[in-house]
Amino acid sequence: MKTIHLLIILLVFSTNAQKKVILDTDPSFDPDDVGCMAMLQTMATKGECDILAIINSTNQKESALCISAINQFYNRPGIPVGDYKGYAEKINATAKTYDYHISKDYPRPHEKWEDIIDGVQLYREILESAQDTSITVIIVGTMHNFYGLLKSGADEISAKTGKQLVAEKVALVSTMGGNFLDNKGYDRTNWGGSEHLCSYTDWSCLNAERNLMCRYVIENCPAPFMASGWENGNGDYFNANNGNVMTGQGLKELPENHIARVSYEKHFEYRGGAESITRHSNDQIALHYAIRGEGENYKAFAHGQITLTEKGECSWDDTVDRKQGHIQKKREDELIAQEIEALMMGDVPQLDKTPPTPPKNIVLMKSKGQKTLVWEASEDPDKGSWVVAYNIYRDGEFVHQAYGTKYILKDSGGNYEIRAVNASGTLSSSASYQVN
Ligand SMILES: [Ca+2]
Ligand SMILES: [Ca+2]
Repeated sequence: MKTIHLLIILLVFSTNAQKKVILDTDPSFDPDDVGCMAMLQTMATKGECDILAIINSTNQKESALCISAINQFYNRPGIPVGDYKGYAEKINATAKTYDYHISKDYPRPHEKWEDIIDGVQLYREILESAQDTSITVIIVGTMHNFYGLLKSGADEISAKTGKQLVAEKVALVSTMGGNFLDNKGYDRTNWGGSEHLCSYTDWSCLNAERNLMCRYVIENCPAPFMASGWENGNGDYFNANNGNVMTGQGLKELPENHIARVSYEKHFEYRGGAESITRHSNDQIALHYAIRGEGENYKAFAHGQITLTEKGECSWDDTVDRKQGHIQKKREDELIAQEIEALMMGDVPQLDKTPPTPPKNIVLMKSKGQKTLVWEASEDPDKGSWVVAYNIYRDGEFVHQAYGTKYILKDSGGNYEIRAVNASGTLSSSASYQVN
């Protein structure tokens, strides 16, 4: 009996230790996003985190498909992928960006861009069913999706607004962005750039839309918000090629068709040659801190308030504690780079074929003429594997995939079956419920 109790306690502990992560990324113009995803997959394999979703923020159709291919490469095709659907126009990538090549050359579970769901909806669905303060959001793309989430009102998915969901469910937002050098940096990241940097590159020059979204997020995010600024990945304020935490070259030791290696090589092939594929690690640092905390590498200045002006000037002050701050490195760049690169080069895990447990205690809720099935979350006890979704079948036919533990009925009656899906795409046995 004692052994069984101990096992149960250990199981509970090991489940709680894993951070539940949503990654919001923009894989297209810079390969550090792929470095970041490779690292995240390795950390999931080590049991440090569960990847609940990966969401794209670019305006290219291929970016989300690239995410889908990366998930499959790591034998986790079940991980939900979201995309920002609010652009007036979604364009096709050109051969100059690696997402074009990855989406063309690698298999993936999502065939077309249209198969990928709305990122804001995915955020809402996951947060609605999540336990309080259980979610870590890592934003290494632009703020489009998270801005959309904070702006969202109550809907069919949740009676709560986006702000309420974030306040209740999100433990930390860790983002790559801003610039806190000497506490008066000019932004030259996804936060929208600065009007002071227009002579440098188009991306660094002020983009009013990105700047506005980011200012809204900073001013309205009710969850703790931490930034890793430009200065952490790049030592030289004005030169992107003179970075300090440099990674990527190690990927050359991996097989020639390794998806992370190919992404880096394709990026550099169109920018002077793929012999040297070393790149700054801006995105990886934000993720590293989000999952491992300060550790030996970082110092967090967490209790203050970030300000971003409409000209793209960033600052932080600690006279008001809005649970906002930034991290700075406290260890040699080279040592941080080694740790990050080793995680980027982690082994591809086996497909987890041991199914999760089936959903339990299904009940039918009725409210305002709406019928909803609700159930208890399934579990997948294997290391490096976790539940990502539920497939719903009505009278034997697949009707819906849910990312939380509820399903709003579209038809009146029928025999409903629910199966849990894990990151590998392995299904649990079904639990059924008859609706008359
Ligand atoms: Ca990025
Ligand atoms: Ca399993």
